[in-house]
Amino acid sequence: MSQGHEVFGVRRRSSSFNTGRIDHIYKDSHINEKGLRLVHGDMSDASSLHRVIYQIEPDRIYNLAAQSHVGVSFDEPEYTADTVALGTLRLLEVIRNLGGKDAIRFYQASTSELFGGQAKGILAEDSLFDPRSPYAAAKMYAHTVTKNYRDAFNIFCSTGILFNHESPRRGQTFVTRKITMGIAKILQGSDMPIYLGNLDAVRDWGHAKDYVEAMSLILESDKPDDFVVATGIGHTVRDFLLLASNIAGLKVVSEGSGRNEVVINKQTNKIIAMVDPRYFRPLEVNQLIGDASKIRKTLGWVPKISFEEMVTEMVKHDIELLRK
Ligand code: F7E
Repeated sequence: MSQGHEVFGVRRRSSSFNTGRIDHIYKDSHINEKGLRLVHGDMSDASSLHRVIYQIEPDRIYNLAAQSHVGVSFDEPEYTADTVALGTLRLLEVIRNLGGKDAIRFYQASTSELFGGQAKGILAEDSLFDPRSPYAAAKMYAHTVTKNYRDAFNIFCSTGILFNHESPRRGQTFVTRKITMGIAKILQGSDMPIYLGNLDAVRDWGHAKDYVEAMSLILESDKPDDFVVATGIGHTVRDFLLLASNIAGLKVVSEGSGRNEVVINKQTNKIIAMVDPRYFRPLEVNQLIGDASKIRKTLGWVPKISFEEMVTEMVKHDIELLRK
């Protein structure tokens, strides 16, 4: 919207309001102002996608829709496959049937989870894919079929293989926001520790604002292509937890190891975080760190917000949110 585009979001039906994270940019359709407009549709309902695209006639489609929680995809594999894999195919089919070739540019949100288990060292566009969850397997289909439609039907479809990207708007079931909200609750007097899974997992966490800029560059590029978007720096879940605690002013130490590891607040001698095996995944991806050389060289993208700045923003936001 800041670039002057008219933006429509597709919302799926829910009996309770769930637009809290976008209410500040959302404009009611009765108000004749520029802003985000929402229309009803669902990735599992081809007819709704067809109608939305025919009515709006978009120039750009960003497919960010998904059941995007890796852990939950083991519990809801079929729904994940339907929305992530077939949902992408449904969108591509509408574009193909429109026959307009360059008329609509399509961005597919691919993911570092594609690299999965074989992931060694720093990962680039040509690194081996080895998806390790129903989510990653569904994203693998979506990634592949997007490239198929580019090659077969000459549609402008690009993919961004994005590594983890975070901000205060992150959902609270993802580990970064779970930690920053947990710390904010402890500062408000909660005795409840933050229960976490694998503290040794290494992720390449960047700021969502930087990554949205990358997505836009990818779609405005001269030709469709695939790009890794990452910072190139990995941190463990433990690193994130300790840094976020420090930023919040807690003096913490980690004690014990494996399932018995706990993080203790030295000021109160209380446990602020501990391991709960319920959050272990049936298959874990131990390390994902990306090499964004291609997008840096071809499109000039570099991340501007550091890991420390991002964690600080998230911690401060959640402390302020609970204070209100
Ligand atoms: O987990 C570990 C967990 O759920 C990160 C999605 O946006 O990024 C995201 O997927 C790591 C994993 O994100 C807990 O096992 C430890 O190793 O925050 P997450 P994710 O699975 O990396 C990729 C790029 C996407 O495409 C996805 O859509 O943290 N971990 N303890 C935990 N994770 C969670 N959620 N909760 C814990 O208690």
